[in-house]
Formats: sequence, structure tokens, C-alpha cells
Amino acid sequence: MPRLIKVAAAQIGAVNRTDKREDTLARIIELVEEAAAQDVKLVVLPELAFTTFFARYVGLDKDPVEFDKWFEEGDITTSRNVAPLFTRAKELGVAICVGYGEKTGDGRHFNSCAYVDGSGKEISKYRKIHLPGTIEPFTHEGAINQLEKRFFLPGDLGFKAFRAPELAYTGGKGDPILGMMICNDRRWAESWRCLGLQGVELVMCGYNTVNWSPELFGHPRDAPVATTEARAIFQHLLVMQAHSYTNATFSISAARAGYDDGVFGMIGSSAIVHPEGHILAQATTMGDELVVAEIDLDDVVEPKAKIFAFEKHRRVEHYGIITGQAGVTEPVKL
Ligand code: ING
Repeated sequence: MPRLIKVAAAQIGAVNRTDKREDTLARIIELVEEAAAQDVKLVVLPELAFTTFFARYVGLDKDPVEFDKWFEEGDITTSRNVAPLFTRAKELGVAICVGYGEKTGDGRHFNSCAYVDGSGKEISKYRKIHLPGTIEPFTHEGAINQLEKRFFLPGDLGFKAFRAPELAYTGGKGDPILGMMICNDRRWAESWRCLGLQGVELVMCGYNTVNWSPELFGHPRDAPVATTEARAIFQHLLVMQAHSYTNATFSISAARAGYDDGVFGMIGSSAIVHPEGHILAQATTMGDELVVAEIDLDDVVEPKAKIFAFEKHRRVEHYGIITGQAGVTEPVKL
């Protein structure tokens, strides 16, 4: 029996520093309603979906009271700024994976995401582990800063796959196995393999990826944005397709895209990828856009039983170096 589910990535276009929270939330809710109207059961929203990508503002953390305004506290489903999203999603019976700035009760800040099922229950939370960028800002003229290592702590919840019992589908071998990661995590094979070793069938990944940044991408300052953006999109799709394939899992990636404050450009190309690695659906704009596909989760069964039957083919006795060290140890020079 197929395990059919209609799923979606809800790409969010430009969000400016001065945009009202309720206006951005209204845009998000509109996409969720559009999804529900197409009988979509699961919507993936971007990383830090509710605000502009604020981890680029030097000095934002100087005033703790001002800094905390960028974060949600406590249970996300009842959090002051965003509860209406979860109320509406519950009314529509749509499951939501959404990224947000999390402030814990003891004052720690994480770049987090939550999976809230169609009944409005938070099933799982993930805190971003691979934080890109720098702690100290670049100070040279025109620097594009990426201050996630300064504003957030590395995630402490690991990569945990989880069951999604309420996802409606016809028959099948049991509740879908889902997993979450955030943005830069998708560039690290380890993120995917941790979930792959838990049998993940659908990986959800929100992202905010700049389209021009010599500091992050290492390209020359005079590189045209058309070139750097094309490369950023290529590398985004490369990792989504390759790691979906090598872990025999579907994936849904959802971008915060567009030019925040009219200047900070981020790529779109939100996409739904098949376990065989091909793209099922992809965003074509840099704005608010719903990307929808009907998937059969049973398409993971064959690859997991054959080419990526981990238990049959992996040789863990040779993999110790992967967790034994963080950086590179080169062979001695001749
Ligand atoms: N954004 C970027 C990403 O990984 C980045 C950061 C871009 C790092 C390019 C290195 C190279 O897509 C976030 N938010 O992680």
C-alpha cells in the first residue's frame, strides 16, 4: 500500500528589519492556508522564519532587552508573537516545521526549529548544531557579517529522528520517520547520516543563505551577484540532492529568500527532493512561494533495502576518524 502524503515548502521572501511581526506572520499563515486548500498535510517553513535574518547586525547583542526581542520564549505554540500560526495550522489540520530564535528559561539563545503536528502538539524540537560565520564581526567596509556563532549557542539536542503518527496516509508500514536540520547543517554529511542511521524517511530543512558574501563563500569582492547566486543555488541543491540520495530519504528545504532591507540578498530555490536524488518541485521566485509535491514515502523502501542497506554495506570499523577529530590531520610531507 502506498504511503501518500502531500507536502510543501513555504518559501518566504524579503523580510525587513522594520517589518511588523504580525505582517510577516500574516504572510506565513496565508501560505499555510494555501497549502491546506491543496490538501497538503505538512508545511516546512524557513530558518528564523518570523523575522529578517538578524544574525548580520553588528552590535545587536549589546542591549540584552533589545536582543531578546528577536527570540521566542518557552513553548513556541503559545509564544506571544507567533501563536496565531499554530492556532490556524491546528484548525486546518496541517503539521508545521518552522525555524525561530529560541530563548530558554535560563537565558540561553539557540537557532531552533520545531515540528508541531496537525493536532497542534509539538512533537520534536531541534537546535542548530553547525553554526557558520564568526564570533567577532568583520569590520572592513562593506563586510557581510554572519554572527550566528556570536548570537547562538551550538545546539544541544543532537539529530533526533521522530515518528509523526498523525500524518494522514493510506496504509503502509507505520508512522513516517521524520528528521530536522537547519541551513548550514545540510552542508555536513554527518547531520544526514545521524538521521539516516535512525531510518529517516523525510528530512526537513529551513535555510537563510546569502547570495553574495566574499567573507563566507570566499569569492572575490568584484564577483558579480549573478555568478555567486548561481553557485550558491547549485551548492544548496547539490547537498540536498546528494544527501537525500545517500540516506535514501525525501527532503524538503524552505528558504527565507529575497533582499532583506533591500540589500541583503538570499537565495530561493526551496525544493522537495526524492530519495533517488531528483528534484520533485522547486521554487522559481525569490518571494513568498508554496512548493508542493505529493510523495509516496514507500519510495524509500527499495533504496534502504538495497543500495543503502546500511547494516549490509557499512564498515564502521574504518570510520573512527569521523568522530575522533574535528579538523584535518594531513599525511606527513615527503
Ligand atoms: N547560512 C549559510 C548556509 O550555510 C553559509 C551560511 C553560506 C556558510 C555559505 C558557508 C557558506 O547556507 C546559514 N544560515 O547557515
